[in-house]
Amino acid sequence: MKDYNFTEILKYYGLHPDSCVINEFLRGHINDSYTIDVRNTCSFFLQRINQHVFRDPEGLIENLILVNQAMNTHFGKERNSYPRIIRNRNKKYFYLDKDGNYWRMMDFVPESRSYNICESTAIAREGAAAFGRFQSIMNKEDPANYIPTIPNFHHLGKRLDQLKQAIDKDAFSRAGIASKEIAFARERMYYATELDNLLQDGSIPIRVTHNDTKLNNVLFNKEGKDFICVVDLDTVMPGTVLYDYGDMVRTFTSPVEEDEPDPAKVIFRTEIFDALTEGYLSELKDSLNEAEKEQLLFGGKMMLLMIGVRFLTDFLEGDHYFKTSRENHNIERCRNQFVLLKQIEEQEDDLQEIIRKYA
Ligand code: GN1
Ligand code: MG
Repeated sequence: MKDYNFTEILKYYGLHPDSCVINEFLRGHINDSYTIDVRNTCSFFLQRINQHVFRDPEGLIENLILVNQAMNTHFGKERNSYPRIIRNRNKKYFYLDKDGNYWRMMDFVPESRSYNICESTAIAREGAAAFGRFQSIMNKEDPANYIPTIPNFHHLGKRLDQLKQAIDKDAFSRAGIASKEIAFARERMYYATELDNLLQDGSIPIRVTHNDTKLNNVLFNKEGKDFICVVDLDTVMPGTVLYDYGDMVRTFTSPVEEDEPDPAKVIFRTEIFDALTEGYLSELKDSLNEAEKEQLLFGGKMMLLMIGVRFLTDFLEGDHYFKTSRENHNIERCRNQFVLLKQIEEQEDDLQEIIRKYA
C-alpha cells in the first residue's frame, strides 16, 4: 500500500484511525482506491483521484454531485441506492492533502458484488439493464451542465493520432512486437471518419452518459442477481449511447478477462450479446432515436477499436497510463480487443438483426 497520510485524511472525515481498517482495493486501472471499515458500523470507499488522467478534479466532483442530485430526485433521497459522496469537516466533497492529492470518500455499498466476467445471459441482461436505467435517468440531465472530465475521451480520431505519434517515436522499440496490432488498427482508421460524420450531422445526440460501462462497474445484490446501481462515475460527462452500449459489448461478450494472455480463449458469445442488447433496450428503446438504435453495433466496433488502440499506444509509450503488472500486459489487452472486433466484423448482419429484434 502506498505511503499516504491516512491518519490525516480520516481525521478530515471525522474518523479515528484506530477504529478503521484500511485495505487497498485492487480494481480499476486509474485511481488508487481503498476500503475503510469502521469497527462494527459502516464502510467507506476512499479514492485518490489520478490527476494525470483527470486534470480538473474539482470539476469532476461537481459532476458527481449533479449525478447524486439526479438520483435523489429520481428515487427519493431515502431510496437512492447510489453511494453518497461524503462531505468533510471543511464542508467540501473532496480533501486536498499537503502534496496536492485530491481524495474523495463515498459510502461503500454493503452486501454487493460485481463480476469481471459475465457468467450468464441473466447477468448480461441485468447488467445492461442497470446501465439502461442509469441512462434513462441521465436523459433528463442537460449535458451543458457537465464538464468533460477527460476532454476528447472517446474521440477516436484523436486516439488514432496519438497512436500514429507513438508508432513514429517508438520510444521503447516495441513497434516490432506490436506489428500485427499496428496493422490491424491502420486498416480501420476510417472508423474515425464514420464516427465524426454521425456526430457532425447531429443524428446521434449528445447526452450525459457513463462512458466506462464495464460489467464490473455494475453492483449486484449479494445473491448476484439483481442490480443495485452502477459505479465508477468519474467519466460521467457529455457523450453518446454508442460509447456505453459499445463498452458493454466489449466487456460482456468475452468469456475471459480483458487481459487474458491467450487470445484463442477470446470468443465472442452471441447469446451474451443478445441478452445485453435486450437488457439495455428494455430500459431505453422508447427514448433512443432511430439513428442511435441503428448505430449501436458500430458503437461496439468503435469502442473495441478505440480501447484496443489506447492499450496499444500505452504499450508503445512504455505503459504510463494503464496500471500494468507484467511486461506485455498492455499489448495482450490490446490483442484481445482486436480479436473480439474481428469476430464481430465477421457476423455483422446477424448481430444487426439481433439489435433490431429489441429496438
Ligand atoms: C480504465 O480504471 P478503469 O478500469 O475503470 C479506463 C477506461 C478503459 C478501461 C479498460 C479513465 O477504466 O476508459 O476502458 O480502463 N478509464 C479511464 O479496462 O481511462
Ligand atoms: Mg473507470
